Amino acid sequence: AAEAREQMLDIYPKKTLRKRSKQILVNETPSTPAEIGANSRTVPGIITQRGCSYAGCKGVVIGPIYDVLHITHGPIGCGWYSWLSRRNMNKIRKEGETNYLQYSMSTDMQEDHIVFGGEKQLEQAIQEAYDEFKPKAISVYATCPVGLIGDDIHSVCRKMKEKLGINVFGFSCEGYKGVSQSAGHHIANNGVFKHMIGLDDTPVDFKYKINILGEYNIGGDAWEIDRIFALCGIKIIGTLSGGVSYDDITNCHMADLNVVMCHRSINYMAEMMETKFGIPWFKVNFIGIEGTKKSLRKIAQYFGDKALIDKVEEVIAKEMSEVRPVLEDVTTRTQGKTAALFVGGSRAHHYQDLFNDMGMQVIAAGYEFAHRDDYEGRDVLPSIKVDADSRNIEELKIEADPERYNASHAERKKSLEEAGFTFEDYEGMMRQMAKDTLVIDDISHHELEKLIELYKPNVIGSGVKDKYVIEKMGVPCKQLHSYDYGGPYAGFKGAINFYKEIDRMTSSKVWQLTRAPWHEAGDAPATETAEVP
Ligand code: CFM
Ligand code: HCA
Repeated sequence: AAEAREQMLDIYPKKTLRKRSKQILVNETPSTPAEIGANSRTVPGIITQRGCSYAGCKGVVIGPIYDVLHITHGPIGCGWYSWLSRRNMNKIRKEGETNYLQYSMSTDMQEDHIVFGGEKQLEQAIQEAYDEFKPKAISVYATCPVGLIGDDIHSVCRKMKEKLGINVFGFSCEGYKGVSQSAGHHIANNGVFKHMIGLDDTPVDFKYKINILGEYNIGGDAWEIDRIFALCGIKIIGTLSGGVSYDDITNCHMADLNVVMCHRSINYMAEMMETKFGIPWFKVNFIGIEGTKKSLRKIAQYFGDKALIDKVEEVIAKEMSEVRPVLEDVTTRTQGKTAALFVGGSRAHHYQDLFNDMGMQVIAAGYEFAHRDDYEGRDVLPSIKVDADSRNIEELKIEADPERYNASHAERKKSLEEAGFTFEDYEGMMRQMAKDTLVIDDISHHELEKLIELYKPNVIGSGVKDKYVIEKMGVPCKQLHSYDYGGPYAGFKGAINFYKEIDRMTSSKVWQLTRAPWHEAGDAPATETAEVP
C-alpha cells in the first residue's frame, strides 16, 4: 500500500504533493487512526468528483421534501442538474398532499438580471408559483451569480411570506460557498432548523417515536427502513429528508430519539435538536445486515421495554431467514474478492459493511468531502482546526427551549450512559478498515487510474463522474450515489438486492473481455493481470 501511495503521488509538483500527501494515507493503526487532510480546497487542475454548496443544500438536504415548492434562483442549468438526478424517491402518503418534485422551478436567470439585478424576477416567480400551485411553503435557493450580483433573496422571501401568508424562506447556498457540497449541508441544516423545525406542537400519540436523520430515500432506501420499523412497532415521525412532507418536519421535534444515518450531512441538526428540545441522538447504519441488526437492537435498548426488545428480535429472525440463503449462495463466489469505494461523505464507510457481509475485502476507500471526524471518529472534533472556508458558514447559537425542552429525555440519556450506552457516537471509517488499506480523501482521476492499475479491484463503488473511466479500464463500477437504477440497498431486502447485484457484476465474464484497441491481440485481459502490491 505504501508503494501504491508513492506511485499515486509521484507525478505531482511540490505544492500539490505536500497537500495530497496529507490526503492519502495507509491505514497503519486502525484503532488509533492517523490524522488525514480533509475538507480543504481541491487543488486547481485536479479532477475531483466534488459538487457545490447549492448541490449540498438544495440537491441533497432540502430538495427531497416533496410538498415544499423549491425555486432555484439562478441560471437554468443549476435547477436542471438538481432535478431528481439523485434518485431521491417520492410518493404522496396522505390524502390532499401534493408532490411537486416532478417539477423543476427556476427563475431562469439571464444576462439582463446579472446586469440589473434579479430580485424582481424572483418576486414574480414566487407569485407565479403560488398562484399556480398554492403550496404550504416555498423555498428559494441562491446559486453562484446571485451572491456575485448581491440579490437579497431573504428580504424578497420575507416580503412574500407576509404577502402570501405561507412560509417562504431562502438559502444563501451559492455554489462557491465552502469547498464542497458539505458547506451546503450546514447551510441547509441551519435553514430547516430556523424555518421549519418546531412549528407544529401537535402531540404524536405513539409509544415509541423517533426521527431518522440523514436518510434521503435514494432508490427507495427509506421505504425499506419504514417497512422494518412498522414491523417493530416504532413510529418514524420524520425522515430528514427522504420521502418526507413539510408537516412531518414541522412536527418532528415531538420524537423521543433521533437516529443519524448520514453523519456528515446532518450532524448539525441532531445537535441543534438536542440542545433546544432535549432529544438525544446516536449513530445508526441500515446498510448491511450487521449494521441493521445492531441499529435496531440499540433503538430497542434505548426505549428499554422488554416487549419491544423481543419484537425486534422476532423481526430480525424472520428477515434473516430470507437473507441467509441468498448470502450463503453469493458468498461462494464473492468470498475473497476485492472492492474500492469512493463516495460522498458517508457511503464509502457504510457500504463496507455490505461488502464484508459477502466476504469481500475493501482495499481502499475515501470520501469526496467528509471531514476528519467522518474518517477518524468524533473524538477528534476538538482538535479540528476551523479554517477560513468553514468559518464563512454560520453557526447558529441555540439554547434550550424554556417550554419545550424535554428534561425526561435528558435524564434517560444520563442513566443509559451510566450503564455504558453511547450517544453522539460516530467512530469514523478508518477504525473499521483493515490494517494497511488505503484511505484517500477527494481522490483524483489520476490516483484512481493508478489504483486500478496496481490493485485491479473486482468492483469499484463510485459516482457517475468516474464510472466510465473505471469501466473502460475493465473494472465494473457500481454507482453508490444513484444505484444505477437499482435499489433499495438498505435494510434486509436491500441487502439481498445488493448481494445479488454485486455477485452478478463481479462474476460476469464480460469484464475479462475488455481490451483497449492498443493492446496486442494476445495480451492477457486486464482483469487477469492484477497483483496486489
Ligand atoms: Fe450523506 Fe447522502 Fe452521502 Fe451526502 Fe451526496 Fe448522496 Fe453521497 Mo451523492 S447526504 S454524504 S452529499 S449519504 S448525494 S444521499 S450519494 S455524495 S455518500
Ligand atoms: C451531488 C449529487 C450526487 C452526485 C452523484 C455522482 C448524487 O453531489 O450533487 O457524482 O454520481 O448522489 O446524486 O452526489
